[in-house]
Amino acid sequence: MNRKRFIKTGVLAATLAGTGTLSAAHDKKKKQKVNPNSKPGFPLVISTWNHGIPANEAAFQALQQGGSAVDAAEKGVWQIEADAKNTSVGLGGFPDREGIVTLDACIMDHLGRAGSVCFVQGIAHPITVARAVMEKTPHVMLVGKGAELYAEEIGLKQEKNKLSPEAEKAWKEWLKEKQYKPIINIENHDTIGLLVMDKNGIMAGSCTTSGLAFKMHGRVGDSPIIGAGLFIDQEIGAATCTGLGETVLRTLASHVAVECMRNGYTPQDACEEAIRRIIKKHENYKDFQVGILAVNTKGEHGAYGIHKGFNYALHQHGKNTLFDSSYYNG
Ligand code: SD4
Repeated sequence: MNRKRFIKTGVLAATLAGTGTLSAAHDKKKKQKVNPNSKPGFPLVISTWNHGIPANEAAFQALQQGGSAVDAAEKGVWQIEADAKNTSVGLGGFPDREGIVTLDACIMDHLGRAGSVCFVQGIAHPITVARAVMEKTPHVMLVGKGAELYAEEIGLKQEKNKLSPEAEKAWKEWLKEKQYKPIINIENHDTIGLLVMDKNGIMAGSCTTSGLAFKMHGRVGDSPIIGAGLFIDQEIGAATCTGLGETVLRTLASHVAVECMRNGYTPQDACEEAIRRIIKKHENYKDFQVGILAVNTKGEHGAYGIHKGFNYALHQHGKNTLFDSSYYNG
């Protein structure tokens, strides 16, 4: 290489290092951590928290009955939305600070199509509305009244806001102090994010929640936001997040994880990098939890949380198993 070319290359390298392009390439070599529970292979369903077990069952059943990955993604979380005892998904969820349950959900498929609904009231299955938005409208997101009207249009009945006895009790208790404070690992059953790969490796994902308990009326978290609560890229992989949505929104953590895998990271390293970015941007990370799951095109997976307590269910190779995720800071 002549001197002029050498200098030019050096300058380019320095510039790229500044933008992070070279450091990503460098990291590619370093980062090869594998989740100890990860084996390649599909079909698979992976989902967040304890309720991932029944969700995975329902999703897997859909696949076995000849359903598509999207069918499985919808059916899996539908099951959890239907559980009136679940206090963080569906109409049994804890309400906002006005005592109203508002729901968010999204779904995404292998073609990069996506559907999402936010701030929906009285609709038992927002995931079904999100799917209809994806498949039957030219849009990606519908919010509030518009999403509720559309739900009716596709035949879903709107119910009156009625808190479950448990939610009502918790809300009344909250009203005494009216303190808005995120709680780490809300009783181990939080938002459900679910990723599917069918027997041919076709991916889909879904995410549904009643959001943070006692949030401001109108607040929307990460769960229905494509790239935040969920992201799928059939060429690379998929990711989904749970936890304090504001921090996931600020970093688009699911998209970050998929982009890390695009740069050669294992799913485990991709999850750890997404969490690391959240930690870096939030001095108060000790006060909140975020958990993330990712899969790549081989069916390998990663999982990581900020704190101890995040767990996930994996249905693969004939077993549906609950695993504790590794984490940054106990
Ligand atoms: C949200 N990520 O609305 C969701 C809900 C959740 O802990 O996971 N809460 O922020």
